[in-house]
Amino acid sequence: MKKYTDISDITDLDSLIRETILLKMTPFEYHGLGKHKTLVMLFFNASLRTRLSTEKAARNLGMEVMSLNVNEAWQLEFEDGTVMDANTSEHVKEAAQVISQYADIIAVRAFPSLTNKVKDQSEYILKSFEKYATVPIVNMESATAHPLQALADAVTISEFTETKRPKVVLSWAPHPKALPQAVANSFASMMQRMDVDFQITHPEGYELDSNITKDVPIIYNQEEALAEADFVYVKNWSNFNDYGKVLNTDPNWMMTAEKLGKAKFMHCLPVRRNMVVEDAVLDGGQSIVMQQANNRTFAAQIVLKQILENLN
Ligand code: AN0
Ligand code: CP
Repeated sequence: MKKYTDISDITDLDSLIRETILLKMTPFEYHGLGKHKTLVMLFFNASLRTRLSTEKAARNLGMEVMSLNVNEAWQLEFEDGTVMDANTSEHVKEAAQVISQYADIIAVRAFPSLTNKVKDQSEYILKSFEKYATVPIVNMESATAHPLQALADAVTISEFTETKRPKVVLSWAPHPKALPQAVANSFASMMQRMDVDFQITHPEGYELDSNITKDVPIIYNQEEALAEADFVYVKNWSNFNDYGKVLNTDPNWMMTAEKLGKAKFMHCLPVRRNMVVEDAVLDGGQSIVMQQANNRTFAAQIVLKQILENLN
């Protein structure tokens, strides 16, 4: 692996999952690999898990880690040819090249605006770093994708699968704020690469990008979709068609123990209790959200390991 900006950077998913599970048993085995190598993590947005698990992953590999909350530095300019007479103090052209001199790998978190669909879909922040940085880029959740989360999710499903071809359902849930589609997008892409029976359920009008969902069955009746599910992945996303809008907060879409049936409950976290999912589910024995969050470390570690092995 030369970079990890999207799950399409994974060539052999099965072996990557197997290697991640092995790495989990001996997390310090490759501690020499990252010696004198530095990971710079750039945060345009807040994070709890991604920040700590990616740092932990890098440290397990013996790397040095530096983090910058970009908004506490300079407002970066991304447009070409602009007269920078307003709020932006530094162009990404300089910033990315400068940071590349301090880093062997750069990881970036940059959420979408959820107001300008065309700009968000262009992934201009992530793409600008890919263009101007001279070191590999790792996506820590961009406007449209969260590939580290999706890899951790795939590993978690592999670990907990008891049947040959489990049924996995991605179920939309209500949320008071407008959230990105990134987690749902990457999960949907990942499930299409796994040997699972994958379905999506959401209110009508909440369709994700059809270039991502392709021919995955979309079932508007949540109860019907959840029948006989082995894994239920719950996530809110704001409207993709009427871009960034919160058009539905119907509490009937919240996940309950009754609806979950015998399935395992998954969520990327952070999660709003009794809005997205009721307490009984999160506090019950079928929730595997902690195992999912734990796997974030090893997903990040296998990615960093493979990139380090490919550095010239
Ligand atoms: C973000 C999202 O939904 O994309 C991050 C989740 C990993 N969620 C929130 O900001 C609550
Ligand atoms: N799941 C996840 O990416 O969490 P954070 O936003 O806390 O990093």
